[in-house]
Amino acid sequence: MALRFGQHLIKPSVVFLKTELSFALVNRKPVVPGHVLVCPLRPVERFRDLRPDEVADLFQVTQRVGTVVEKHFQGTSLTFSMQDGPEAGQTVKHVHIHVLPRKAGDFHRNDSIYDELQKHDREDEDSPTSWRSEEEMAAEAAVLRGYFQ
Ligand code: AMW
Repeated sequence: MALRFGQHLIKPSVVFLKTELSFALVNRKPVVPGHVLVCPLRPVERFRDLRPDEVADLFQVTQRVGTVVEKHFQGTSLTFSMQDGPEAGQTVKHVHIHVLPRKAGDFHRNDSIYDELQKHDREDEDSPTSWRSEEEMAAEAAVLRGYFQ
């Protein structure tokens, strides 16, 4: 069954972890290899609107997902980021945490990753050619799913 991510319908093939209250999916336009997203199942727009049990599950899933993508993509650190509201850069109106494996020298200026997060999906809706193929995304999700079985 497809899951909702704001205005998007997400195919099960690109979801690699699902719990009672949260799910994790691969990104159609990753800023770095292994840039994935963790979301509550309930399509809530702002972080403040989540129930305590949803917050707890979201962060537990984020912790597990971070550990896996750091290992799988040979990172040595992680950036976790949430753009909570349009002025903070949120484009999809559904709470999501960006999980990004980091390694030495991946950005000339370390905090440039936040500039990239800000702009990487800005004109995205009009340029589907810059998205990864469904096949590529599904293949990545299949590999990541293996870590959670
Ligand atoms: W936000 O700018 O709202 O903090 O981030 C939205 C993220 O969701 C971006 O990283 C974007 O690439 C990603 N994204 C948007 N639509 C989809 C989709 N259908 N499947 C996977 N990732 C998506």
